[in-house]
Amino acid sequence: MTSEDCPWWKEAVFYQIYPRSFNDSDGDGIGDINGIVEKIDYLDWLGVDCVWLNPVYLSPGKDQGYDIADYRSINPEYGDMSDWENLLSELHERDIGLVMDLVLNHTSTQHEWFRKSRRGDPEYEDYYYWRSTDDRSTRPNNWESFFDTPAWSFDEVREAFYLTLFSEAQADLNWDNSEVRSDLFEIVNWWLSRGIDGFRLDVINLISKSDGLPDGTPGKSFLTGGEHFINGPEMHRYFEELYRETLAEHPRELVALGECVDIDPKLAEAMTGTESNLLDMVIFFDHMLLDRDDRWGKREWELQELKKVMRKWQDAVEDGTWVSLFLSNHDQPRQVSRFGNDVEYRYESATMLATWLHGHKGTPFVYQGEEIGMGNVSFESPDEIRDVWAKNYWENARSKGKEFDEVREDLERFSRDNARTPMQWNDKEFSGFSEASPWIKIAESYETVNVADQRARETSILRYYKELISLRDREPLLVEGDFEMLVPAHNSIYAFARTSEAENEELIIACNFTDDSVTSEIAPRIADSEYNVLLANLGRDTLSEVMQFQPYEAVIAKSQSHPT
Ligand code: ISL
Repeated sequence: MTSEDCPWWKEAVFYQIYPRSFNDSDGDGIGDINGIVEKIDYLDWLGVDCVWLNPVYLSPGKDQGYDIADYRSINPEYGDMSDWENLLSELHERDIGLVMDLVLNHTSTQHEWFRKSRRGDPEYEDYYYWRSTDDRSTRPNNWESFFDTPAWSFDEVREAFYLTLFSEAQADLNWDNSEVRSDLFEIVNWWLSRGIDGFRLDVINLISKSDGLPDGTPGKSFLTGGEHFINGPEMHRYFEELYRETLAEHPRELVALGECVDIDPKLAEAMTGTESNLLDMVIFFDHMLLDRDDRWGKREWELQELKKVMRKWQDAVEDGTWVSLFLSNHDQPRQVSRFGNDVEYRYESATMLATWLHGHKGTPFVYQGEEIGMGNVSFESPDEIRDVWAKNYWENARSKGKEFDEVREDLERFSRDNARTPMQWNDKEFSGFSEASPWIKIAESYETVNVADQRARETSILRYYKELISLRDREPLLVEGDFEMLVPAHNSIYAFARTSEAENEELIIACNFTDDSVTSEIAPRIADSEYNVLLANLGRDTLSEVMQFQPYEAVIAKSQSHPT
């Protein structure tokens, strides 16, 4: 389906698989690679073009695979290398790509490099950031980790602190050491030589730290010290080197997708070509912060703010960068619970959010379970928490004398575990995910929200996703059309056009983000033009100058003559 000038990954719809929770083929309650293979026909049926697979490498699992102990082997819980090779060839047989998730900022403290480094092996002693202080209660600086702890952990073997921007089981690699870089480049090339279609590069904009690791100014970044470890001084140089030593030489067209915390469009443009060539598209997070206050707190937000954020990023795409479009991933609460209404309007709001997302310019990502409208879960007790960050949050609260009930609401709203409950394949025991009790609780909704049920119906969230995904294949405006915001001041309706002056045509995408019936004039130009409805979640078949929207109604329509 690739047209001449458009790279495949711009036309594609990606599907993200969190292997631990997708499908368990061997009955141990943990998803695995053969489990994914069993579901490839499902992915094919759904029509997705490429899979982003969360880490499957050998790992002690302190951060569910983002703590890699050996980049070149597969976690035995998930299978082995021949299972992985089979997965790749089964995907490719159906013309579905595979993007591996690579964590180059840090390794597990179980990694051989760290084990040698902590013993002071001269070859490896500088592979990580080690610092000593006069006494172990004084940390080398005031940096904070992403998981609500100080960014330094003390190692008893080396009797020194090591930098750890995530959990203490994840040690930051010292990219200023050229040996570290060349070892990492070898790993990248090793995976490329196995025939994958690209990488999702985890927290790739953290790889360079300010010289001397100075104290941060509290409040300057969302984490103390962030100004010294996010978008650091040598970042572009390292990006460029990584690109030159790996992807640049590759004969096939691969994709490099960069997870970038705290970036703006200018930086994205720099990362995708004006300063360094490593990245093809960026994952930005501005829209994921609208409803959060200080990480775990709830913030009231308005549709205007979402419009502002998206307009900013759509402009950046017009200016030449490219973005991943997502509302869910393995780190985020479920979108239908967060931005929709999973009680009264699950179908309506899940399909509206999908329409909204896929309508923008960029590459849409579907996170497993999103396509059936899976929602957040409830946590009855601390024993149900699996995620290291959520555990830290609860432990910090407990050490201040709080009861679980006092933090339960925050956890239920924002915990990453919400995204990690098992895929709901059917209404049988363990939701068709496994024959055994799974490693994490199953969401209560599985009896009514599952793939088998929605596939059997004519109208369902799943059926709608399939339509939406196939529309992208037929409708080049979804890929290439310019973005234009409509009714910018409206507080309930988010509407926009995707236009092509050359072809004299446009799409209009209009979405009601609320539980209410709402009236809106979408655009005066509708009056003078013929629009065909291409997709609508609530059966609408025409557009009119003034439209009455039902709760969470969404529509995509196309005009044959581009209005002026
Ligand atoms: O989860 C987050 C916000 O909801 C982020 O702060 C997240 O920690 C950050 O985006 C980095 O995420 C990535 O790297 C982490 C890993 O835990 C995440 O799962 C991964 O997506 C460390 O490798």
